Amino acid sequence: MNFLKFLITAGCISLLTPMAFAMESHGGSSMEASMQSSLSADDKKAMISAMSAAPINVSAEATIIAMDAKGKMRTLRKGQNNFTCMPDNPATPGPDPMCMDPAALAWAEAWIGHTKPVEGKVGFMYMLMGGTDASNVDPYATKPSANNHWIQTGPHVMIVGASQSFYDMYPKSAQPDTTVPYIMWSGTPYQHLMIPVK
Ligand SMILES: [Cu+2]
Repeated sequence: MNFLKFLITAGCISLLTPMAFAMESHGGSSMEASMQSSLSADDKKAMISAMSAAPINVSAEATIIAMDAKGKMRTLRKGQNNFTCMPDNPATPGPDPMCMDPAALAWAEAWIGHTKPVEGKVGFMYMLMGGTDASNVDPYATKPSANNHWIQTGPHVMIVGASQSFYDMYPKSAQPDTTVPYIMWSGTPYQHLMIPVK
């Protein structure tokens, strides 16, 4: 997770649905079958990026959202499987597209809004292209500092909104080994399990 990225790309999530220009529904599961020629070249690029965050059979049926030049969120395609995918944010260094279920979306909205996520409303998120580097201790850090334990995150999936007893099963070091599962933002309301997949 990277706060800056999320702030930029997900800040208007609750405004999404009404502005959607929904693409026609489709039955196929390939990336090409899920795109229509009416999309602009940039939107097609955004869709390919967003869909790369999860396995193709998940992202092919997901809702795809993207941000225009003015920072407004738009729905590029209304999905049919409860997952929402967002493209890489070009303003951050690495590729960081993500796909999440509705509980993870609610968790992310709580994080962005500085409200407490509902404990026990467990959500799941894919970030198979990796994530932008982040502080492992400060959910709202935007850049490295002397003591905020900036870490590198590779391709991973995330469990969010779980109870303390779940997180207690995993390493909580401020400077974790990011090649094995670990807790990010341990001890904060936004602690979550990071699960590397490569
Ligand atoms: Cu992540």
